Amino acid sequence: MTAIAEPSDLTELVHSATQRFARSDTPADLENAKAQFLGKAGRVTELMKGLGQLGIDEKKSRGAAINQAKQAIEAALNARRQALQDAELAQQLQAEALDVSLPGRARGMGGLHPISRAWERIEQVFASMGFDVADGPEIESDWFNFTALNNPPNHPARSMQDTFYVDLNDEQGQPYCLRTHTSPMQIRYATAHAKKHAAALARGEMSEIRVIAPGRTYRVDNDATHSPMFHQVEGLWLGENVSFKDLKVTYLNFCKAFFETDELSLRFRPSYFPFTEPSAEIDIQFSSGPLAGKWLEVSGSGQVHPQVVRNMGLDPERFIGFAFGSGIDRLAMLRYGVNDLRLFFEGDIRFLSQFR
Ligand code: 2NL
Repeated sequence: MTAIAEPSDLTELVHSATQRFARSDTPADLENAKAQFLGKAGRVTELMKGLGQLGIDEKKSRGAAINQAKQAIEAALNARRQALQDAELAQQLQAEALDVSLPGRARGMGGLHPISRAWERIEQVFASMGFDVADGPEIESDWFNFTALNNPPNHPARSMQDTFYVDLNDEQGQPYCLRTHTSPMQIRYATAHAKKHAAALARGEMSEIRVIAPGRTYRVDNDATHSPMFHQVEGLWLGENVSFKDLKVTYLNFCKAFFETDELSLRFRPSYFPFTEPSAEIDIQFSSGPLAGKWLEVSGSGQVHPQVVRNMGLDPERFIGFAFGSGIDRLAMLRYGVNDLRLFFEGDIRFLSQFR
């Protein structure tokens, strides 16, 4: 026979359920605790089963008392559930807390690399003098890089020591190379335009080629003044009556605009290149500023060799003019006062941030 629980036992039961719930600090454990009191084999259910042995009046009052206790236990359970939920939410909020009063992380302003800035200036200045800007492949065939430019087959620039070669041959069976100058792009440009010009000639008109080709160029060389990748700008002006005078005026105007000063003069020194005849080195001298007084070499130049004009598909009897080739890195060093070429390619932010 089951002992009849007195109301004091019910108070005790509610108390121990409340305590048991309070000890549960996870929802899973709280559900276990619930089963112990309210489940099928739980304490409250046990008490309900005991009601069967009681008389009708006693059953009524006892039943009501057990129900009350059950409701109190359910209330305690729900309160604990809510408390656990609140605690979990509070913890989550704490973990994801943002201090909205913190100052933002400063975003450093980027800027163009000094070589890019020089490159853009060069394009702007020559565009203002009516030059087109041509861009093309850095991997070139033997024809465009050497042969079309009148570079003899045994020229040292063709040797494996001077030039990077690609493990792939062109249609002539010659290996492709990384271009050693941007002149091949001018040959491409002039060749593409030769047909157009031929049509103009057939109509009795004459048309000019005026183009610069800036870009990356390569050679097997690496020291304080040479980088295996460097930048060059070449210029080409071919027409009916384009002379050395035009070369001098064009290059002088370019220098004045690029360096933003009239306080400079140029000197043309006889030289030799396979693709020009006659050829000249161009030296610059500033008459004021930190570089004043010294003659500095800035470019190679010359009248385009008749054979090179022919290789472009043009008639050298009709087309005459000049070409030049300058190092963009060198021009940038002079313009921005940089004394070591390697600084341009090391990516040191302390150096680069000075050009923002
Ligand atoms: C140098 C020499 C030079 C040229 C480049 C050229 C291009 C064509 C035809 C003829 Cl398509 N010539 N380019 C001419 C003379 C000199 O550069 O040492 N530059 C740094």
